[in-house]
Amino acid sequence: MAAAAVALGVAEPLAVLTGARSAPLVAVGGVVVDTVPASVKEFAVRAFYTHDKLALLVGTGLLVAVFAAVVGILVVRRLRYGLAGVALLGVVGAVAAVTRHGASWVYALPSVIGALAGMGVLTVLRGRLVAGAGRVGATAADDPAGRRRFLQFAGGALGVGLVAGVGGRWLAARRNLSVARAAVTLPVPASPAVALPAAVDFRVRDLAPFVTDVRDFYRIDTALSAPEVDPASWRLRIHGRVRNPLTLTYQQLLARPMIERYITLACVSNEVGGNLISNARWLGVPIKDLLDEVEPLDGADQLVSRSVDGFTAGTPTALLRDGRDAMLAVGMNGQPLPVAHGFPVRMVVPGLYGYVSATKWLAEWELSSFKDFDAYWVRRGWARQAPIKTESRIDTPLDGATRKPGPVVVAGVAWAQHRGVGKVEVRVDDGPWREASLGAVPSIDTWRQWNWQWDAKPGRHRLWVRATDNGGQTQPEDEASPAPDGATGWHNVEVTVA
Ligand SMILES: Nc1nc2c(c(=O)[nH]1)N[C@H]1C(S)=C(S)[C@@H](COP(=O)(O)O)O[C@H]1N2
Ligand SMILES: [Mo]
Repeated sequence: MAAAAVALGVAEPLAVLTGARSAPLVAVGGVVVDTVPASVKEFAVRAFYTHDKLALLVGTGLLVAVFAAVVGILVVRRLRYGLAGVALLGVVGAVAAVTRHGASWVYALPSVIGALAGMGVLTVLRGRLVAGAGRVGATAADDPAGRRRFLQFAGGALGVGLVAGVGGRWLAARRNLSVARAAVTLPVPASPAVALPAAVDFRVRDLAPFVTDVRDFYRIDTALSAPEVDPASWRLRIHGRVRNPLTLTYQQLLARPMIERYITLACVSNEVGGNLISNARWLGVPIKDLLDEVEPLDGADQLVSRSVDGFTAGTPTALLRDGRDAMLAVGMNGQPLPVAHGFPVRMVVPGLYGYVSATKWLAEWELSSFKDFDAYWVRRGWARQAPIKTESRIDTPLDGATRKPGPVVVAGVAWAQHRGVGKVEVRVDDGPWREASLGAVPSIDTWRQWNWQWDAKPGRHRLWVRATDNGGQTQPEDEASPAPDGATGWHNVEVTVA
């Protein structure tokens, strides 16, 4: 185990130089993410929520520890069993790393050099273990001084390995292009966002603010370590079924006329009442203009966007050209995109769940057809078409809260992106539906705050909410889980009035 710790302790800091995605645990974890059955992944997300990535890294680390312990028992018999065991770890790490999308052979270095270091430590350790024992099979445990020397060296190696490994992991995750990001000057939009009226936000305690702070914005992706994409070498290659293929640099993109819009992103995995939904002011280039320029050919009904790390989303081409504010975003709430949210360039499409539209760390557009290609989550059983469903959420009171009898503020958010929320109703127990007051909105592409004053009577009560879009469609009561195309049902909370 000490030898394995040293192997990882050498590999992780090396990955600070060769790229966070070349670190063995991240590379192997990435292979796991892309290959485990959807059901296992859903279990992991449900059990660990957005800590699923940390859970996977810790789990992979524990597996390595168990494997190392077994090899450690075998190595007492023969050194070469141990060397083979550590070498196998190195090979698995290296193969995982170099086969990741967009990897180069350099990605093998952390695993290979780490394994060599681990093999060195193992050889020395075994030497100490059998030294003085005279014969294989007997160990230094029979000699108290040898035993102490062995344990000191092993403990030291284990400690140094763990500290270097965790430290390296920490550094690799933080070396996130802060200099390149700080050097970006965002252009002034040709079409700025409207100034928000104060009435967009009721400023009620516990109610999600109308604009989500970047730090609080939900984050969902398959990347165990956010890809580091240098804007200087960033390219968007547009190809496939187009008349005029095109490759754009970051500078060329920034030189184009930009729009700035408030758009609410939502994840299809959001449960009723969940918080995998956030709202920001996005700055970017209209996707429609670019598509008009490259001229998709007949039958190119799907735009497949691919990230630098191989994630794909399939978006209906027609919908990207129907006049909605779909954009190649470079800015979020007035700053260059944060690395976790897709720096330097991502897609934002009003009205569609993220997995079919919101590709981060964008690298490529391939005009294709739905007949010819299934994107990342479609291959794993999720729907090809995924417009965001009308939903609403009670933010206050929280489920299980207690309130005094009398006036109680009930408030939350409702959304039906690109159709707009027309009405929100609240119900107490089996009582009649009452219409809530709605916050102002800059467009039909954002969520909408609502609030309702409840004259609370003593007892235990259940509060229900439901929204109706501008087309007059009320969200369905039937409870459906997120797979395959988004959860449905009426959010409700229980409140004790006393
Ligand atoms: N490259 C990449 N882009 C991605 C994903 C991903 O796994 N990889 N996940 C998508 C999903 S499922 C969602 S809901 C949104 C979330 O965007 P956010 O993390 O900025 O909130 O990103 C989308 N873009
Ligand atoms: Mo998502």
